[in-house]
Amino acid sequence: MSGKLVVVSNRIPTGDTPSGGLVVALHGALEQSGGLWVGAHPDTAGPGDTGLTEIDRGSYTRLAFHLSEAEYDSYYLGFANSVLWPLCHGRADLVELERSYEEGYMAVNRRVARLLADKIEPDDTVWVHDYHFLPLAGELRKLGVSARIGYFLHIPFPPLSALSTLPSPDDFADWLASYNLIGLQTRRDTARCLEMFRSDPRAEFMTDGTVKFQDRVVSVRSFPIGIEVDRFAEAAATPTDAADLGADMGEQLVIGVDRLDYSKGLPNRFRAFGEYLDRKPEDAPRASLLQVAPPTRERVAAYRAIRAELEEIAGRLNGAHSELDWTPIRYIHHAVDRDLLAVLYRRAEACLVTSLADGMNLVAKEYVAAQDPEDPGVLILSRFAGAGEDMTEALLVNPYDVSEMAEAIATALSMPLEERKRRHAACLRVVRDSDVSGWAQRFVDCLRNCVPTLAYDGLP
Ligand code: GDG
Repeated sequence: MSGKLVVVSNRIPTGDTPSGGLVVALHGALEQSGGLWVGAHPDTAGPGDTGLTEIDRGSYTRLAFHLSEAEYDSYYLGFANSVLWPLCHGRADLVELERSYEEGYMAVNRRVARLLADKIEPDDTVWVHDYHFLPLAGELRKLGVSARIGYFLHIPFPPLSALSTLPSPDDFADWLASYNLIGLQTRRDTARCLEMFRSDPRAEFMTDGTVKFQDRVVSVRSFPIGIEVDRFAEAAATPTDAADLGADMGEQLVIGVDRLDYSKGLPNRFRAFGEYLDRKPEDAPRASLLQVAPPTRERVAAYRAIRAELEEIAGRLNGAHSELDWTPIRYIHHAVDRDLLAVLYRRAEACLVTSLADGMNLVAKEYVAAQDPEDPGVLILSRFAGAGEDMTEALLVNPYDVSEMAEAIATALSMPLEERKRRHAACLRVVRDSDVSGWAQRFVDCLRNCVPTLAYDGLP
């Protein structure tokens, strides 16, 4: 392997033990190549703190850049999470356009490029993650970086029409064209990205499928992300005290696990569960919905609003349906331990993933990996989650259609064993095929085989 692997993501792994699929998947390659991971320091700092700090010295180098309070507001909460996130998730109505957001976003990207440029050798491979760093490759190129730079977008690629919401819509294609490889979650995202280039007079399509954009050449491909399948399956099958939780969970358990984000379709999910309870025959087993929804981005108004809406619905439904010895909806607004989560997935007869838009949705894959193949539960999966593109044997639902989801819950909870096994086996094949280690390897291999960067004439 030539050169080192350099990874850039907003969140930087901390602590000695690797956690999280991406971190585990890249650990080996980073270690072997003497690699580098760069991300935002978990604590905001004063405006004078503009260098890189080494954190958690381990088998590879982790360097953190600092964000001031103002940058955290403009780059992270602002442009990334109040402009790009809603835009990519089909919620242009939630986009907040403030000049300071874009300025902060560009300033942070420029600074990260400056801090990183002299650490990158020409034969290194740079892998940039997600919507926080769209302009990073362009900024690195301006500083003369010629190494291969790849980009993976974890969230949906926006439809062409949504890009007009941006303050400078033409920038999006220009930012992306500075990468050698653009990786997207699904074929649908790839088609949208290519549509963007196709409609751009600055771009032309080459016979090998790459896109020539002014002086640059970029490849676009889908790489559906996955999880650490074996680790999840093992954790789920390991008996813990949590198994006793079953006694309090009703006769049948339906589970949902999501950051409390408006893209995850939680209000309609709760309404669907309520409608299922309204319609269910008297003699059907008592079912409970366990919803784990840890808080996220609570300083953004749209996140406070979704929390209030969800709590109102949960309160109303519990008021209407609870008995002295049973509460139908258990809503946990804090994080649950990962291994306990795996056990709960296995305990649940059904899992509800009802995203209105979602890059992939790892919960869908975790739930499938956690099942007992001899007596598996049923995945109810939104057609609008990337996972729905390949997991076609899940019970696919339209998350805007509450009645359809209520029917899917009834179908899942009464599904015969043979059908459950057949559907689960098909979903598990998809989950195994996208295991996160293979996923990371495929991306890095593809990036290393990309057309090298053409002479960049934007050098200062
Ligand atoms: C983005 C894209 C794409 C959740 N609650 C707890 C907890 N979680 C874990 C889940 C899962 C992860 O968080 C959530 O991943 P998702 O994929 O479902 O969604 P996003 O956070 O929106 O992720 C998404 C992903 O990036 C990867 O590319 O799939 O589409 O939006 O792993 O288990 N984990 C623990 N306690 C919790 O309470 N331990």
